[in-house]
Amino acid sequence: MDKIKIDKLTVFGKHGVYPEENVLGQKFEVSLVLYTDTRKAGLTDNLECSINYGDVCHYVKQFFEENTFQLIERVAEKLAEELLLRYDLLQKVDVKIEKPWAPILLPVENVGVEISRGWHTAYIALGSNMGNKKAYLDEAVEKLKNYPHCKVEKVADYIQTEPYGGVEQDVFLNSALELKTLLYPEELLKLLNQIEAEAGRERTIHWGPRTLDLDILFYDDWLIDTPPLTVPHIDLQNRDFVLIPMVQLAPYLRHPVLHRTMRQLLDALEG
Ligand code: A4P
Ligand code: MG
Repeated sequence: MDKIKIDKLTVFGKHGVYPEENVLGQKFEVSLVLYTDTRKAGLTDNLECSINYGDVCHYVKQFFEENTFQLIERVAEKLAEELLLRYDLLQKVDVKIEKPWAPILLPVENVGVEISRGWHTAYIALGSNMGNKKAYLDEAVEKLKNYPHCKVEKVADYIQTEPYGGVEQDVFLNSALELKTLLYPEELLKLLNQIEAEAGRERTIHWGPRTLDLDILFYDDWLIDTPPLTVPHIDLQNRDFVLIPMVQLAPYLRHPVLHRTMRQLLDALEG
């Protein structure tokens, strides 16, 4: 992807673990790589189509003046987050924070941290088969829309589906949504579990009735297999109530393990 670079912007800040550092302050050097598509700006010569690096530099200076943190890890994390939230065209950012005058009482030229952060695309399945099912799904969508580190891009139509999995229970209302998020997968799972809990979700019968179920179907093309999380969702290819909404959202999205598009998986299931 295209990059806009800012090298060693010198700013003054009061970050550090020693109390003196928080009072006296010192010099920091900030280097950024802003990942954004510059094609449109390149063709039109219009600044509106790009990220104004001058504005970014002034914002970084202001950020350093208005915040005091102990760790440069925290400075980098928070700055990356603020930049990603502030500039719509920014998809990913590398942030390097260097502290050439770090008081470590040894002759060192520089110390610093460098991190990469960006927007990720996740697909979430929604399901409910208790109470006011539509209200539970609406509320989940609304909560994700209002969560600062998430942007709901598209929501598929709600569809009524017969219960799958052998448990005798009421029909489901299902959907899926496309989410841009700054959260890492386990953080996203925690947020989804919290939204489920707020909907009064009780985990009693496996695959049993639920007010709200929110599952992570995909997270970019990452493969995750840890005790709390399996991504892509382990059984999505066998579930029409997942594939029908997914075909509406992203028919050409290819499953990173099965290497089939959503359309192909649904066609195979409907046989
Ligand atoms: N977990 C692992 N991977 C994931 C993931 N990708 N996304 C873990 C979310 N969670 C994931 O889930 C158990 C644990 O799975 C979580 O704590 C998480 O750490 P759960 O929701 O607590 O329990 P569950 O209901 O027993 O399992 P699950 O997987 O949510 O149920 P399913 O497989 O989604 O099945 N029929 C229709 N028509 N429509 C439905 O929506 N849903 C189910 C539930 C059954 N039949 C259905 C529907
Ligand atoms: Mg679940």
